[in-house]
Amino acid sequence: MDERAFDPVRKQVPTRTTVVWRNTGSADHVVDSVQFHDIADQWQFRTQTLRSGDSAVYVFDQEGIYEYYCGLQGETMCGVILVGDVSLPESLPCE
Ligand SMILES: [Cu+2]
Repeated sequence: MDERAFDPVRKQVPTRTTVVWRNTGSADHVVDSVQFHDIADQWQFRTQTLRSGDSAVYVFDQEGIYEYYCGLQGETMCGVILVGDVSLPESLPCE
């Protein structure tokens, strides 16, 4: 996370990957699970407020499409973790 975006917005990883979100900006952020598209997974995840230098982790055990956004900035700050052999042709609201 930088000032106003997740970087990268899209990240493809193998199953059983631990993803770390690190706030390298100065603004506060939150990572909130969301489902922008029907083909994406429904999942439940919400971090506490991540201040500058803070980080949060999640272990992705199952193949799938995991969309998320920042609950503070809204859908203009979003991302997706693509776990395994999946793809998401559709654009995210922040793309
Ligand atoms: Cu944010």
